[in-house]
Amino acid sequence: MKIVALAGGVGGAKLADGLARLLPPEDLTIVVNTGDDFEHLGLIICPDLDTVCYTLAGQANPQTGWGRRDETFLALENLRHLGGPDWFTLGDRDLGTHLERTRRLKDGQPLSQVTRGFCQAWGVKPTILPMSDQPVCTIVDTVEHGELAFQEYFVRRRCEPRVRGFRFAGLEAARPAPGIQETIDKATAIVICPSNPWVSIDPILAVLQLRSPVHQSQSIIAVSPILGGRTVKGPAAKMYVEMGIPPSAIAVARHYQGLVTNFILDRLDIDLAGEIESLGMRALVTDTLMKSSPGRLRLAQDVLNLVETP
Ligand code: FO1
Repeated sequence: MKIVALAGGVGGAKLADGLARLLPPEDLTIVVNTGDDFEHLGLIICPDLDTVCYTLAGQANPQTGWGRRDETFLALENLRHLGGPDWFTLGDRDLGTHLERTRRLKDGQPLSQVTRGFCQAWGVKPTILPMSDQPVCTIVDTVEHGELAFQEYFVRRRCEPRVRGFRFAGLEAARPAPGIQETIDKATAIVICPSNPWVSIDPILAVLQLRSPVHQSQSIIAVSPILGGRTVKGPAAKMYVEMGIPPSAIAVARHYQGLVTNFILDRLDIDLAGEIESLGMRALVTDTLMKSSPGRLRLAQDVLNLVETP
């Protein structure tokens, strides 16, 4: 059973981790959003790639989900003292990742090759791929400030500006990273992890030009990041409200209508299952909260059971 998971930040990384614990490494490929990537302090930073890799390596900060565990912030403290920009929290160990990635990229290594090398060093066995080796930057169009680069919106302004739309700069020149197309074609199922549909999953779908299952028997399974009208973490529900759409698992199902064959929603939203099935996808109601490692395994097992008995 070959699985391709599409993942963004923390929520996506957790389900990817559950799948990685249940599947042989050669049966799992994780395609990660790079729309959040940006240059900061002269370093090229790839937050979602690092969140997925650190999570699968058991190195992710358990409180935040991003950055590393057992971190120190001495470099940032000194930078702050010097009056440098300290709005994006970078730990000392994490800085090593950004320094080495920037060095390799400037040396001409494609991002997919850098990621492969880092995964080997970190002992991450499944294949982790950036959605593209070409840069794609998610731009958030806001009411108050017009267009903002993603991290400017997400971290510096704490997702407070009201969104009006999104665009992915660089999309025209961006191709799926090497190996993705073949892996998608051979996949038994594609899993859309519970990441933000607007800014984590849409960039990946846009680069992959994934509009429908590649072949009849292929399942495309989405897990709703919205439970009871809210997200566990992040601005997806707020974005739906600002885009004029009531935030719910239905809104997410509609977001993926025509693409997904199965939709997994939380027990909180059991009364929405019928309406979701009327959108032309099979609904599975389960506990989608991944508060702990057993939670990740349980949801990942639900996904794989769905793949085995579509
Ligand atoms: N998210 C924050 O809310 N505040 C931060 O200071 C922050 C720093 C940071 C450093 C490295 C990294 O890999 C991720 C970091 N994130 C931070 C998360 C980042 O903004 C991601 O883009 C989000 O997780 C959305 O995917």
